[in-house]
Amino acid sequence: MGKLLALAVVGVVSALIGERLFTLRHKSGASRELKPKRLPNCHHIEGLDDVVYLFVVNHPQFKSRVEVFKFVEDDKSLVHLKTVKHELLSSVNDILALSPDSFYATNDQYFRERILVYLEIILTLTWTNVIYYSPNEVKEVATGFYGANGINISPDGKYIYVSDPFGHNIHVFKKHGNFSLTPVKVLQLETLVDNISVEPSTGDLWVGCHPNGIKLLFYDPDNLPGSEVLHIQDILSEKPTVTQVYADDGSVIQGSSVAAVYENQLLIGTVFHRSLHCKL
Ligand SMILES: [Ca+2]
Repeated sequence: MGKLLALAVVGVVSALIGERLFTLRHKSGASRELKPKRLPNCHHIEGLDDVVYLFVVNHPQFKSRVEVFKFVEDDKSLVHLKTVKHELLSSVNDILALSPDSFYATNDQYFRERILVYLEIILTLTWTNVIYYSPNEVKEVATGFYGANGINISPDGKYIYVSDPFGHNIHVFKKHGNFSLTPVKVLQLETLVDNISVEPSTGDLWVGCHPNGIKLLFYDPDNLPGSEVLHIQDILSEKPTVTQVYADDGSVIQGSSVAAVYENQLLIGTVFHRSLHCKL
């Protein structure tokens, strides 16, 4: 009887894991093949810096820290101002600076221990969050993401955008005077959305995406992770316009995580590969 019960338990657990792996395979875009969509004027670039304050996510010994620098125009140098750490800043992926002292941060994992992180991914838990940090107050302002990732703000400062790669979506929140957030809508997409850039003059979103998450997580030089850039217009309207501006199977650029536009120029950055500069 005991063995029968054990067998039944093993059967149920196996079925559950099998179902979760099937779900994970779908969420990570494992079976998606990407048709290249190249732009005629692209070349690789080295890097950029043109900011007054620079907020950097740092992961020393797998912990999360936010390093704040000041850019000194005269000698083009960065002066380190401070290191911010807090127990709620547990697995920081992206930051949205609100002032030199305060910011929103996304946590992309709930657990810190590697084995539990694997479990979190396999079980597709939605326990990650967005944190508001200031010297006087630190609080969770949004949760319910598979892995909260990119974060940005509308030009008028009223709305916050948060990407969730495994959810294949971008969450829109209304920002309030006390920095709390309330959900407005979720824009569903068909790709793993990473960092979000907002075009200041139009409010359009430019998003670096991963067409196939499995190819990114389990890197194989014979089966490269591709790149995808989406341009999203009128995200607050009932029918936002989503345009695939760039797509590549990895032969030109791998693992696109961010895209930004200045005038008619597009910059694409990646998780570990090179950058690409395109004229639109
Ligand atoms: Ca990111």
